[in-house]
Amino acid sequence: MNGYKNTQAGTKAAKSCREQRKDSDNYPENENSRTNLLNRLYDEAAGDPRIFWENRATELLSCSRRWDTVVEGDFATGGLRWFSGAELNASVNCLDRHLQNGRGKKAALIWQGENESDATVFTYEMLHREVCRFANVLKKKGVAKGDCVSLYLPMVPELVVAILACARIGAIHNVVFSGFSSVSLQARLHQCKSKILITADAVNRAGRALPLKANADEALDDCPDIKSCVVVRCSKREVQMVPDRDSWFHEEMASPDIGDQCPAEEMAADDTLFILYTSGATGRPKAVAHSTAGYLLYVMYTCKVVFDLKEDELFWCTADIAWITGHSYSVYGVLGLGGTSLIYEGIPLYPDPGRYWSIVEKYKVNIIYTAPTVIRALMKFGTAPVEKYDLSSLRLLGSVGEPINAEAWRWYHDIIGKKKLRIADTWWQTETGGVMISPLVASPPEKAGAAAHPLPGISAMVVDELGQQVERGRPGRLVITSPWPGMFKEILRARKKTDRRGGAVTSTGYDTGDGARKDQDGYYWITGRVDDVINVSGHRLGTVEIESALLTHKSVAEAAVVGIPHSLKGQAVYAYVILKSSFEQSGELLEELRDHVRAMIGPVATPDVIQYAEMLPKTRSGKIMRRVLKKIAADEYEHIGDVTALADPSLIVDLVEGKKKH
Ligand code: 6R9
Repeated sequence: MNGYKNTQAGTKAAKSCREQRKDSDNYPENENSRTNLLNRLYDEAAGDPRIFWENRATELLSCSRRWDTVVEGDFATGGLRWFSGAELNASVNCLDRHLQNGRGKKAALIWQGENESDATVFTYEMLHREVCRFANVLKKKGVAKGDCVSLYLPMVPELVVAILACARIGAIHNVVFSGFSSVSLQARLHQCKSKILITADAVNRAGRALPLKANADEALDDCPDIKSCVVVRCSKREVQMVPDRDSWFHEEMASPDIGDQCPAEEMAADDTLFILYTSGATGRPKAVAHSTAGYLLYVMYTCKVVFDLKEDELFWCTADIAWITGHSYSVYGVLGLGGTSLIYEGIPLYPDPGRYWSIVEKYKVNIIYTAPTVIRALMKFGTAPVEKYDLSSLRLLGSVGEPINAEAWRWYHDIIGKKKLRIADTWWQTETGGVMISPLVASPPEKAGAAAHPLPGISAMVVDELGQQVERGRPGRLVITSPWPGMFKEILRARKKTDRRGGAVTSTGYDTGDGARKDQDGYYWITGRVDDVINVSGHRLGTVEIESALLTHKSVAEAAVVGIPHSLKGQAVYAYVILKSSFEQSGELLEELRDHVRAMIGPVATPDVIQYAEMLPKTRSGKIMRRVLKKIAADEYEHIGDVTALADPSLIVDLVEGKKKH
């Protein structure tokens, strides 16, 4: 049992949470007042962007020293910097100021365990105390301002506590998804040079406790820099504790020398709040760093403008906190605004496909923010699991992570939203920090699946390979054309790197790597990645990352990975493999290769199909023609396109034959 699970049982937790919030069963969005507000914001943003963002920062941020400038630099010269001169602390913005504003007894965080009776409500006061205590534990372990702390944890409240504790002492947090393998964890630990890892004994998944500490131990075998490992108790699983390195979270927290108060470090606006690894077009996961003031302002602003989060509302972002969505909308955005955030430990299908809706009913969730892959997985079970529950508390439905197909949109809208609720299909990325493009008022149904319009303060453009704006209705790449406070720190500095990202000339701004089309009515439609990144169930995976994993297997001479359409996952991984001559093609070897990728990266990267090949289509300059491989994998033989650049066009026939065997 973890330290928090026993503090309140499920029903008691639900009841107390309702008592702490005003009952907000019916919170219809008032379209008129909302349209007025949005018009005002758009008008303001059309003026001087500095004044626009300065006004937002004045409204939303608490700084101990005010900024001297709103933004310095631009895309053309680089050197972008937001709110220079300001000093602030993100944990003070998310906690202390709410205590001063009389929200101390208000629910800040509600945790629902996978087990129905495991649940806890943290008021702002309680969360503040836990965060201060853990910040003191980190300090005792020698963590100082600017150090990186890695967190490899499931969806337990300790994760939120640890994140905010890092922010409090100015340590940079690096959350690694608990579904990643020990190899992936180790690679990230090496890159970020953490001296400390916070992990758990196990992850509770569908009634079983899957080992996590054991994975961490494997990773730590070759991480001499990690001097301490703090372990959260989540199950009854036996774990090995390494003397002088490992300790239990609950024991550290209960130590008599750990106090309830911890002064917050004053951070410069531009100091890094956290890093998060994500897949890019290259093989190595890339660390995306976010600043303190710009990021925090942007997630709070978007939480307000996209979701219109109100004082008494309960916001449930279903994403794992290890992804940017969880960072921005389970933690910083909602808590920054003094709202109530719900997090859930388990999966949507356990113990049955009604689980999400039972949680909505139990806690009277007002805003649910989930992913198309979840909706597609639940749709399969029909409406019965939904109809068992009262969903009348819901006011707004959010979607993120991948394009939402029309069928899923319709089901979300009709069955969950009872044809009444707005769907915020939010487009954004780890790099953008928060939502960039979203419908802000109810969209006409014929626009189901359009990400709609850039938010007030955001400017976008669809460009061709040369960076020229394309006509409405034509496809191109999505570029963000003016700086925004939530931008990741790399673009702040090095414009050249942004240029290299997609190879296109981007004198216009930040090239997102996504394809898009702006229709005749000015709605943006996102069509998916145009670079070597694929999106499996909303998880970003680099094709090169998976190829590199395959190449570490003794039998593999060459590998090429592409994404293929998949009805549930959006995209699935399809791999072509050329074996070394001393290895025989066999079904067992295919299984071994799948397991190998799973062990190297994690279950989400496991290829759905691996096809043996004798040769891969390459251009005369030796580049693998993924475009061709993608068409073959998707059975689109007629549309293979121009293969004249191929060194040996005849091998296409062999590949198609090979494909047909699958
Ligand atoms: C927030 C998040 C970013 C990539 C992004 C795009 C895809 C996200 C989307 C969407 C279409 C949406 N994506 N939201 N595509 N419509 N509403 O998911 O960040 O993990 O960095 O992924 O996800 O391809 O470039 P991240």
